[in-house]
Amino acid sequence: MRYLTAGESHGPRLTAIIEGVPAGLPLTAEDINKDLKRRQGGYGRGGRMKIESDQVEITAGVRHGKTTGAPITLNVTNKDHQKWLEIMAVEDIEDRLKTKRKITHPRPGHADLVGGMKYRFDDLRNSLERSSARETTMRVAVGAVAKRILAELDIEIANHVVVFGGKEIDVPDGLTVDQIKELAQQSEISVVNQDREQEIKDYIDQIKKEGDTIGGVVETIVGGVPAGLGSFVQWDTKLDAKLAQAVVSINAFKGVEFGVGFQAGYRKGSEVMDEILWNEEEGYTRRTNNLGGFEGGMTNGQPVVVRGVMKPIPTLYKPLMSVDIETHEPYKATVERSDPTALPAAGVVMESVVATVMAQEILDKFSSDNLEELKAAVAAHRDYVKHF
Ligand code: EPS
Repeated sequence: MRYLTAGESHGPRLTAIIEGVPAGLPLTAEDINKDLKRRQGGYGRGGRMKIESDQVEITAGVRHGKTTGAPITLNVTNKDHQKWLEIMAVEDIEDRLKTKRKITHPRPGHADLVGGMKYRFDDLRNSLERSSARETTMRVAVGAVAKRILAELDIEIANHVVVFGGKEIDVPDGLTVDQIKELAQQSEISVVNQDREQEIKDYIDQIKKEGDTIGGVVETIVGGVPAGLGSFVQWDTKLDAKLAQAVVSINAFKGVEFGVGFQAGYRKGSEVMDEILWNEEEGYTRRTNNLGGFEGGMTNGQPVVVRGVMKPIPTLYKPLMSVDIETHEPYKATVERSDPTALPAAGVVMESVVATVMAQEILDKFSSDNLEELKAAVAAHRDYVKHF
């Protein structure tokens, strides 16, 4: 399964084309819309989310409620585009109109400046428009399709925030993927510990007043994963490496870890490896899951536990110093509309890209022209590894 996204933040619409989805998968616009809505929510979202109510239009690859195996095209209209008709016009326009909302003061931490250097733009809006986190709308749409595939295979996925603007959330032990999903989805800030809710919301309010932004750490967990996805044979066949790329590719994400992650550098081997157990009902299990479900770049049948760190959004109401690219004089960076935090939304994006990579790997490994064929192949593999 492969996909591409296209679209600018204030252009007419965002688009994705996905190829390689098995035929026979039940798929409705509502399956996608509910995740698009989740991405737009969360405490700390800014003004743009009040304008948009993202809804997908499926224009190819689905007939009478089921996928056909043909490429699937997904479209989301940017309502805000109506106010940007000239600024974002595809056709050439009069020179005097071109300078409206022209950006020459790049924001530190955003793609504005380097994008301009690379593509030789005199208006940095050309960098801003495509590098905006608005693009993650389509990654969530694609992820929603991937999650439909995973759900058919009894693979569950959840995300929750574990550090919010430097504040660590203590997570109760022993929560199932389902429980994490339920608790996090009840919370406006995607935390499983409700005791912290108010304190963090107050902190977000304070940050907003200061014109500043905060990031944090999000954890995604995938349960019901068959052992043996990914491979140790080549650097680019390792599934944890593919997930790492997908997570760091999310706007503003700067790092990734699996299981105990960077803590492994502080522990002895006996405190890191997960001892192997076997029982008739489940087959192979582990005493712990410190390695986050991966050994040798392959899933080991334990839940996949991946964490990503998001830097604070670089678009600040309290702008930082920058340089005008026409005069090279010092200037305050351009103030564009922003969100004090988009961390709960970023968790939905992370869940979506993780689901997409997991589904891609499954479709690569098993015969998957049709959903029933895929289900039978996965069931046979699960049975085999259980009795290995
Ligand atoms: C976003 C859309 C953007 C911002 C935000 C997230 O819309 P606009 O630029 O029209 O306000 O709200 O993106 C950024 C702050 C950024 O730096 O990319 C979205 O759809 O998630």
